[in-house]
Amino acid sequence: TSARTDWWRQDRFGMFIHFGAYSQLEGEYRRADGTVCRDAEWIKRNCQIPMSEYEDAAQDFNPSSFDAKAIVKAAKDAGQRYIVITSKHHDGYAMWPTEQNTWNLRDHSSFDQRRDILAELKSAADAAGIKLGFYYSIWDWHDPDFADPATFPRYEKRMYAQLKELVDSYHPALLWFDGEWDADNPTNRWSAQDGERLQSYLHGLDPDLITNNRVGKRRVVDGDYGTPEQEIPDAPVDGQLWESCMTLNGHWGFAKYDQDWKSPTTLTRNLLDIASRGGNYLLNVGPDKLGRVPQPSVDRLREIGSWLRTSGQG
Ligand code: FUL
Repeated sequence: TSARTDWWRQDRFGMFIHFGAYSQLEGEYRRADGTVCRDAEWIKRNCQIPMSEYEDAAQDFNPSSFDAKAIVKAAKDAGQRYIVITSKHHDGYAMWPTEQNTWNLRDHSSFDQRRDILAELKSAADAAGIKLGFYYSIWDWHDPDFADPATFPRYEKRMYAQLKELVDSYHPALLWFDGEWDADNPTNRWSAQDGERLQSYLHGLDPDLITNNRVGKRRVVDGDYGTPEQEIPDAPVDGQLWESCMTLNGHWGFAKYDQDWKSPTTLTRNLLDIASRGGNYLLNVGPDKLGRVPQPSVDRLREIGSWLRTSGQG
């Protein structure tokens, strides 16, 4: 542990946001034969949507109701002190105007081209004293150079360039990597060394940048902290920082059919349980296709916050 992670350890509770081109589908894909396949941020892959159809859906994506101030306020009211939003999930779609390709919210959507939701979130977070970080998937289903070992170096170069854009333009406090397991390739080309190399590159850009352990094969020596998912570990490894990330219902991305919300009691208990074991809690919201955080999520966040305040922990 180092001074770099001091704020993060003290902050304890953060908001995760899964928002991307998949949100446009609202969790449902109707096939030509009329059957419906359901999933959320994995819908492209798990429902085998042809790329051209997925691209067409993204063309209609218009999150005109995305309200960075309202999101930051919801986080703040819940007692959350940092936010981590998907800048690029496995589908490869960038939520900022990247210069590396046109598969992004400015160049491939119906959204107001003058807007930049990551910039909006950054300024709202700064104004509220909330730290902002970005989730970034190393795995990329869209970039044609990703899947072939011969062309992978070209992909990697663009990935480095995208990460530099993110760091230089938005000064994130942390980067939350994912998808390093590289399920497409049995030779498993993303190695722990690749993770170390990427991490030292990033620290060259910003020595204060925190990264999670998914930057390189989930070893905490590569990232600053461990990332148990949908679970609370009973015996965390001594001295290693960790953060449990969890959904509010059963999905990370917006899924209109999923109304299986965790109760405020469960959520508050999770927070206390995690904090008492020395971990952080990163609790997810999945905005809908217009960019609105679902009301049941907002309600639950508010309840956690009011519990924290009345019990003197907030
Ligand atoms: C997983 C991803 O595959 C999920 O879609 C989600 O982003 C979760 C936090 O991490 O590994």
